[in-house]
Amino acid sequence: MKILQRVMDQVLKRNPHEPEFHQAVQEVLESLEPVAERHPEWVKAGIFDRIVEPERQVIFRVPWVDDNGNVQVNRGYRVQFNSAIGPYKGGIRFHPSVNLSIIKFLGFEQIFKNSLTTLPIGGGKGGSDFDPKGKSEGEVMRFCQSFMLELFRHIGEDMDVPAGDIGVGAREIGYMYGMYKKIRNTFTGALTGKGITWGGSLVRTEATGYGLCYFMEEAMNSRGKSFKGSTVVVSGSGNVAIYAAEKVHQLGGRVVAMSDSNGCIYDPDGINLDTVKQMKELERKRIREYVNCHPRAQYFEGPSGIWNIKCDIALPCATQNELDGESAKTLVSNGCFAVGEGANMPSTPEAIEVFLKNGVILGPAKAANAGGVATSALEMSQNSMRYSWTFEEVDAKLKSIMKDIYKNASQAAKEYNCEGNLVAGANIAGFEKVARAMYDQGIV
Ligand code: NDP
Ligand code: 2IT
Repeated sequence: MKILQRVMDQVLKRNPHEPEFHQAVQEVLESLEPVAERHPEWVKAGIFDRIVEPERQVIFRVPWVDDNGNVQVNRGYRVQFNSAIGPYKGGIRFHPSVNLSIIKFLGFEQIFKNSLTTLPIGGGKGGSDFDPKGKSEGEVMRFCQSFMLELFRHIGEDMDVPAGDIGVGAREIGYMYGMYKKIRNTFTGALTGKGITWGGSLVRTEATGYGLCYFMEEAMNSRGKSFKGSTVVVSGSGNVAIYAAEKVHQLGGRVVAMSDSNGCIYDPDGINLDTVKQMKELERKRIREYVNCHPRAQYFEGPSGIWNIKCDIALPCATQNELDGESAKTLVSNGCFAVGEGANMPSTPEAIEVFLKNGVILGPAKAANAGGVATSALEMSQNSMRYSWTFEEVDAKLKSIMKDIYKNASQAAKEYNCEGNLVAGANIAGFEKVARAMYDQGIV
């Protein structure tokens, strides 16, 4: 990097001890170097310096009382990264590993992802180091209510619209929305991922996983491949993983392995998704219990073992940096020809290098998992209209958005002489729209 190294150096200096944030920024700035060369006016207007600095970051105390009457204190975050093209938009993550670095990397990525959807949404992210695992219903509800008792000041349907992410699904959105509505005394679409009977959109539950498959099908078709007849591994067994696996099956592929943070299951007959949904969505069980219902399946301790299972296509759908350089080499030597990132930043920089060098079709997270937030934006549209579309209508819009994202990312890669590199293409295409908006709006 020649022009943008200065920006990277400033990021490192100003944000010490934030490795995930550094990683996300480094990848984007590397892709944008040729854009900076072509657009000196954007360099002069400080677009690159401004885009790496969040517009606003809120950190707050979240006190609550557990079932034993003890006071617990967690930390809450909302990073409002960029509002050049629309209200801040992005999920909320509840996981014990959450810290400012993780929320900032997610918020930064969200700017470009949201731009790629072609819909008018800015970038933001939030969360807490609260761990929902092992908590009672009452504890989860009281935590969500306390979290919203502070967050409500910073969000609104035209200001910032949070949604789910790791550890935040329909249940948590329900408790947060209930408290938001009570405090504001208004019924507005200030959160997405709402229940269908109270302003939610059909397909939002399935959207990230389905969208990932629509994107990958498009990318693979352009190289004469498809899901049909292929063997697939999907890491994770949460919202994104389950609906990615469901769409793989609908498209004629066979998912043979899934995982959680403890380990992975291999089922040579193809993973039975009714079992996984029952275990994960309703009973909140560990994935190892799958083998109790399916005796031909095997369980392996440790989540990274999933990358040793022979497959044609890998869909990492769990968490950041879950797939490293060594795992990438194993996948390639086992004949894996496509990787679609359902999770945010699941591949380490070393893994990305291995995939690109070996001609693996790599669908980068910003593009490939944008179907979730795109459908959130469709939920916002429906809320504004006080109207709702059918499942088929939303699904058709999702499919066409994912096709357009592929087209725009691959076109941008071609324009910048890196044809086939969707990592660079997605970064460039996502950035250009935001950069134009920031340029037009002056130094703010
Ligand atoms: P869920 O909470 O529904 O599921 C997360 C899954 O990932 C679980 O199986 C979980 O296992 C596993 N996991 C979490 N942390 C780790 C870890 N450190 N190591 C191994 N496995 C882990 O979350 P989602 O499915 O919603 O999110 C998954 C990924 O997709 C995240 O990267 C998220 O940012 C991204 N994403 C989500 C979108 C959405 O709409 N929900 C949209 C776009 C991207 P366990 O139960 O053991 O913790
Ligand atoms: O990472 C993501 O894009 C999400 N967690 C979904 C965000 C949203 O606002 O729907």
